[in-house]
Amino acid sequence: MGLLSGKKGIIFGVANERSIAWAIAEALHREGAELAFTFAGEVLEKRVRPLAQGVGSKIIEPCDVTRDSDIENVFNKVRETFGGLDIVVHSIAFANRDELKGEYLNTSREGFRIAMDVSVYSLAAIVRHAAPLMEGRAGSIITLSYYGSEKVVPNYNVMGVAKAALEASVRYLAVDLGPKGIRVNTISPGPIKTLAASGIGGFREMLQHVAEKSPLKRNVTAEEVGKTALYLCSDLGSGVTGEVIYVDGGYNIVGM
Ligand code: NAD
Ligand code: 0WE
Repeated sequence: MGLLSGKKGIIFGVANERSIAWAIAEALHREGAELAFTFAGEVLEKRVRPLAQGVGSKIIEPCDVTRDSDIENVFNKVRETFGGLDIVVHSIAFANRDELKGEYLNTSREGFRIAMDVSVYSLAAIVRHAAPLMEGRAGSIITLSYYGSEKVVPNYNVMGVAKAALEASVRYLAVDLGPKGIRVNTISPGPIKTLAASGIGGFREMLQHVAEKSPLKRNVTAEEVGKTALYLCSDLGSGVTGEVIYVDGGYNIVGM
């Protein structure tokens, strides 16, 4: 018997095999969860479909989270196929590339709107559709944040502001859904080389900096994030909600 036998989950945010969402999916699948997947656009469908099929997924649907109709369609599929839902993984962030360089001071109104819509509002929109399917099932919802929400990380800019809003959203959602027995948490990993990290100037130096300064003296892996997701999604995390759980080798606790 796996830790998640009989549980149904949906994973938002797999782009390829390096995605944090994929490492989480593998950890949840290994413990017996049945998973649905979404992909953002045709280009990514080619990558996501084979991965999802590899874990026997019956639901593989397009979902651009800026479109309410996409979100609605996905949850209709989940209702028809699963009948209910236990786990939601939200592993989505986006800002225009030119907002992730230079000064936060120069963030455009439209750049701000897009970052907040994709990276923050989408969590509430997804949770609003998921909650009725999770009723009476001790559901668990997780999202992904980053340390740039609380301390200034050069160039993270509007994404840092978005992650601060995401973490606050987690607390409000935890209070909204706590009475229904649904938990909402966020995992805050250290830097990991994924598609979202590729092409970010100085990312290698950031990995090196964390490996030098963190208590564990190394970087973390997506698999380690997967293991923490498993704890939060299983009965092992039954008393935990509204939290930011760091998987960063302890980097965030160090002052100097
Ligand atoms: P990734 O590129 O594999 O995942 C990001 C996902 O966001 C992609 O699957 C992409 O399709 C999706 N996405 C973007 N816009 C979307 C939209 N409009 N609709 C639906 N999906 C959309 O990269 P990742 O590093 O695995 O990122 C996953 C999460 O982890 C993000 O929230 C990111 O902020 C967070 N995170 C990443 C790191 C890191 O260093 N890689 C560290 C801490 C937190
Ligand atoms: O959350 C993230 C990255 C999110 C992200 C990445 C991209 C790259 C491609 C959001 N939008 C885009 N838009 C694109 O066009 N991380 C935690 C990884 C990350 O990104 C950084 C970091 C770290 C760490 C950007 C600047 C500084 C540090």
